[in-house]
Amino acid sequence: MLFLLALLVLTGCAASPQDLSGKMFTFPQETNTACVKLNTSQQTFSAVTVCHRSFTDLKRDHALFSLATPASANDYLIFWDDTNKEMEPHIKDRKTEYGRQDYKPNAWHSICSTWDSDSGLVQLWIDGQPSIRKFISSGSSIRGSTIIILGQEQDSHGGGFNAKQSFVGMMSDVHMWDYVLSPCEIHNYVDEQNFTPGNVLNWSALNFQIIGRVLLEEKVMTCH
Ligand SMILES: *[C@@H]1O[C@H](CO)[C@@H](O)[C@H](O)[C@H]1NC(C)=O
Ligand SMILES: *[C@@H]1O[C@H](CO)[C@@H](O)[C@H](O)[C@H]1NC(C)=O
Ligand SMILES: [Ca+2]
Repeated sequence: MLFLLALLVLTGCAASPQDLSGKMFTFPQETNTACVKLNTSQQTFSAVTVCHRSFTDLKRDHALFSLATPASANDYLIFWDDTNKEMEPHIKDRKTEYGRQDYKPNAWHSICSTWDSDSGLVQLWIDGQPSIRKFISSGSSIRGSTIIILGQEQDSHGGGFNAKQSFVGMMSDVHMWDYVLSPCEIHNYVDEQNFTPGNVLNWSALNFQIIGRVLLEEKVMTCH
């Protein structure tokens, strides 16, 4: 009986993951505070795939996914540079740019990126279209206490936000894997077919914390 009580207290304290299937986060205003913090216990990544879907009408720079460790604020960052119209993956504080991307406003886009520390190559997939594979950083893993933020861009570990780099719009289906997905698996994700959910971040079992004005809403709002 005592054991059962202790167990209840313990599980009551830990944030329980939620199934966010069919849902989205709405970031309704420009701030330097509102964000969603995603929790993972994993601290070492020798390879990464991150996928999400987002919708915005922003005509300025904005962060789509910001992972920081104490060693580097841009350990894994996906950033839209509106001046140059380039999608920028930053990995271990190094940056590469992908121009000529079909990143139209006011539409949902599926954005995936992959990187592995053996080859050091990064690749971007926008709506299933692969970019060229570019060298960015090889030889060492992303390592350390991981803070993952949606809606803001970290200039320090868990902070240093700038409203002019915040995300305003909707975001859904965020997954992260600690390996490189095959092109087929990426297409399955893009086409919303059966795919293996992220083993680091799983939208169907997401550990998250909303800070400020971010809403969790149904993704499809239809009239009947
Ligand atoms: C983060 O997740 C780990 C395990 O995945 C869990 O032990 C810990 O309690 C979580 N922390 C928060 C703040 O939810
Ligand atoms: C993702 O979450 C779903 C729902 O809890 C679970 O069935 C599935 O096994 C999880 N997948 C991974 C890879 O963790
Ligand atoms: Ca910044």
